[in-house]
Amino acid sequence: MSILKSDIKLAEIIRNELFRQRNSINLIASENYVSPSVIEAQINLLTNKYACGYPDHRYYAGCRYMDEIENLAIERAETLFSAEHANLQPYSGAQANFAVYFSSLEPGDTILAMDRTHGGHLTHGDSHNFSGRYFDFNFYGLDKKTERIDYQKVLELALKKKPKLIIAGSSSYSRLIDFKIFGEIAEKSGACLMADIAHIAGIVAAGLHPSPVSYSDFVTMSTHKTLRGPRGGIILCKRKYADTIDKAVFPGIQGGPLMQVIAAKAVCLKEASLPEFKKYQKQVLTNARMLAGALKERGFILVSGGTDNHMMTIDLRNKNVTACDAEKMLEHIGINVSRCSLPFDIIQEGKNGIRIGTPSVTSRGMSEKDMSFIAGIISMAVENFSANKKKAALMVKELLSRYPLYPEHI
Ligand code: DSN
Repeated sequence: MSILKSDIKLAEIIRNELFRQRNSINLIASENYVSPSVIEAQINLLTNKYACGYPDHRYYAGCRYMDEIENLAIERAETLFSAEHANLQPYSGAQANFAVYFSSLEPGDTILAMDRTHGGHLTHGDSHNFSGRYFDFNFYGLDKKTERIDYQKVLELALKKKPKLIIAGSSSYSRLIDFKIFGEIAEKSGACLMADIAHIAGIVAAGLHPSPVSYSDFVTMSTHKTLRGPRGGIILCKRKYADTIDKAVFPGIQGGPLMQVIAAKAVCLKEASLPEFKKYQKQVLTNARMLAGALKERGFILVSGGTDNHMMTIDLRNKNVTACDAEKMLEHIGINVSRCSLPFDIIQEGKNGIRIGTPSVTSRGMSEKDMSFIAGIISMAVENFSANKKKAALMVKELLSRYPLYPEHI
């Protein structure tokens, strides 16, 4: 790395982060490890170029290769997801959502989305977020008994509130989302439908989760979760919205596109079209099911009792530990997880849920047998941290030594 010479301080921090990634079991459901090709496409001289606008309509000279890159990425996204139109410029999934709202809503308009404590995202109406400040959000949630989406209640709420937009999608829902039903609800209530597939984009791309594309007016996603690309966002929409979506992204809410990131998105979209990617996603799902089963065998309670996708939420209320403490204990032994809210846990919002997922460990090559090993380590740490922490940390180290990460990096 040449910054080892020019900026040793920063180079050391990056190297420390490489070692941290190598030496932890990453169960954060929204993270992943990109391929060396995605890294290469993103770290290069494309960062020098301004390319405001769109292919053939730029506000700067010298954009012919930028046009080629963006057209390639657009074409790959449209083909992979069978979409009529794709915009690759959103800097993130949050920006993609903002652009959809900006394209088709006025401040104060009504939106129906999943309650954040049941799994909805920050940009789906949280009061601290622009979405909650500028729009009139109403929330649907999970059925108390099954902890699955109560589609009948969604319909009733949609007919009552007459939202302009319905959002289907979640940051921690571990079950299949029935986008067809959401499409029917949107039609019956006269709303547009936006599917936010940030978490499941890779699973949808592999054909292992029903696609929302044909039922939705807009589909948004981030590109760095299951899709295993660079940090960023994509919007898919019907052709009739193409112009308004493009204008909403630029000049509506963003300036110059990050062309190096769009190049990396093109790489990840190509990777996602290959048979190996489908195999990878199958393993992500198998691993998640195995991990869920192994955790349940060890007395952990999972929201909705399990998972159909890449993630699950552990309800820690039957354990003598808060989510915050569990997160710290697990980080201490080399396992990264993230805290989340539990549905109906109104007394201690955000204190008792741990969300975990299998995209990263699967990218490292881990399979079923490793999932019960990981469940065993989690159980040891959470049940009796002081007695087990040394042994648990050694078990983490031993497991990771069998799955090297980025061995070609220094
Ligand atoms: N922060 C992401 C997650 O962890 O799910 C959502 O954007």
